[in-house]
Amino acid sequence: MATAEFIPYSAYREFPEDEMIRRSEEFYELVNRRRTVRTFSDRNVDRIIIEKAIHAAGTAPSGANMQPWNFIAVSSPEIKSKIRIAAEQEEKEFYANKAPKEWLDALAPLGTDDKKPFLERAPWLIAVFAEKYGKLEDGRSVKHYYVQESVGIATGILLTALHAAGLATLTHTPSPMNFLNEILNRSENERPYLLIVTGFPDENTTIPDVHRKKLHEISQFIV
Ligand code: IYR
Repeated sequence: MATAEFIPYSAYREFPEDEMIRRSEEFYELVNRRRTVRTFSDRNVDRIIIEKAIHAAGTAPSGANMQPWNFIAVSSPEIKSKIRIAAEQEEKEFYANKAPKEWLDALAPLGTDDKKPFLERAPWLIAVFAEKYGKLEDGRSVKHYYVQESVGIATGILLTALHAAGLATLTHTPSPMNFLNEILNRSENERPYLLIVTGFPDENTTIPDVHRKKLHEISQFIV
């Protein structure tokens, strides 16, 4: 393929250093208020907010700019109910038989179990799909690169965008998630990556008192 036309990067914005520091602190404070919640209110959330957050997710960098993601946003009670039934079936098997003891022990502090009422109660579920390869209109397929990395970055932006808009989120990973292909009519090149539950936290929502690693535990600077 030929080189794309190159245009000036006029969208770039530079800030004075003191403002850069302030902005980096403010961003940290914003994202540090994000917590996973598992109890959602049934209060409606305007579709435009979900659309914008997905639009933001789509700005993620991706291998060879293939943008190998697809976001299916579901508010239909019928489809949410189908997803809950299928997910709970998988989770029942997970908690009762499939999960090794070590995994169950690691999950114990979070208090999760096989009941997933939030899949029906929250106003929106966003199923994130990773496209293993792309499909052209004429039926030919296009190779995708670094699909996991690309979709992971996009999903991070999606969660951050939803949080910044004032919504609570839950990253839910029923395993296996193939039922999502069936319920959501996805084609064979799409692999379910993650299910994001979003809406307002229910009144009296509590969160586990767990802590984030300190900066020095997650980074070393070599200067
Ligand atoms: N998918 C199960 C189990 C689960 C696994 C991990 I790793 C978590 O961080 C949380 C839950 C469930 O959703 O309950």
